[in-house]
Amino acid sequence: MNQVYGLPKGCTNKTHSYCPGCMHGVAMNILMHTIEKFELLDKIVIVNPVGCGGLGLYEATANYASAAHGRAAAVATGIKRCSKDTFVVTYQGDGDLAGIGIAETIYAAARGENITVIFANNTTYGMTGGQMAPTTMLGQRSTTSQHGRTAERHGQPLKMAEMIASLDAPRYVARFALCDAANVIKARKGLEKAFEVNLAGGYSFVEFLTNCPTNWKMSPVQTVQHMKDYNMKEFPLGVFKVVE
Ligand SMILES: Cc1ncc(C[n+]2csc(CCOP(=O)(O)OP(=O)(O)O)c2C)c(N)n1
Ligand code: SF4
Repeated sequence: MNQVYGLPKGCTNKTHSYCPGCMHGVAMNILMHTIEKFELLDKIVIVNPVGCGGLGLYEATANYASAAHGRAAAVATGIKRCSKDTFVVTYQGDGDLAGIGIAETIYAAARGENITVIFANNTTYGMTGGQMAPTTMLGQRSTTSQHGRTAERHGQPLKMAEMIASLDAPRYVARFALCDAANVIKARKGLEKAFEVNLAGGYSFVEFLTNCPTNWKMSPVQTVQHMKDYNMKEFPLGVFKVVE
């Protein structure tokens, strides 16, 4: 593969259906490069969510299995337990992972399933029009919190990486942001570590802070500064747990 311009093997050059500037595309690029680096294209199953996060895989050649909304960690558990040689990853948005699917997410982590969970946190329900998600920040406006989220009325946003890291079984838990090249390089390294943990038999969880230009009602460029001013302060980056 041409390291600068080439597509990783799991991708095709078909047009995807993300909105312009959506960082789901960046996350998918990182995932496909990592799959190629570890030579896992023939062994991987990516469990696809309901939500915009799932759109990219329809144009990929990597194997994927679609889960009902929020159930990716349960589907991934079933695939891995039935097929030990399969490398199993989920890719999920915040509504999917932390909203409707929070029970599946937490219990798969508590069991220490041999899967990697990739969490794209754009702080909103993107596909359905920008409703408040579990990760919507205090003060953030959404179609269901039009004056901004408040702790009194809506509760505090969930910090998923910190919650997962508080459990005993997970072996690697980290959060990265996909807002610029330096952070994307760190995110790639983080996902590589998560894959190593998976290959060694453990559970790994990687949260990517992403954007939603359409529902944040900003240009893609504006979302980058917004992430630095707000999202990265609300959701600190870092490695929360690593068990060697
Ligand atoms: C059981 C069920 N409930 C609700 C929906 C509607 N639905 C589709 S996508 C979505 C939200 C997805 O948001 P998120 O997981 O944050 O992903 P994003 O689109 O932001 O990437 C919802 C609620 C559904 N498809 N199935
Ligand atoms: S609605 Fe938001 S999350 Fe969905 S593709 Fe568009 S920008 Fe991305």
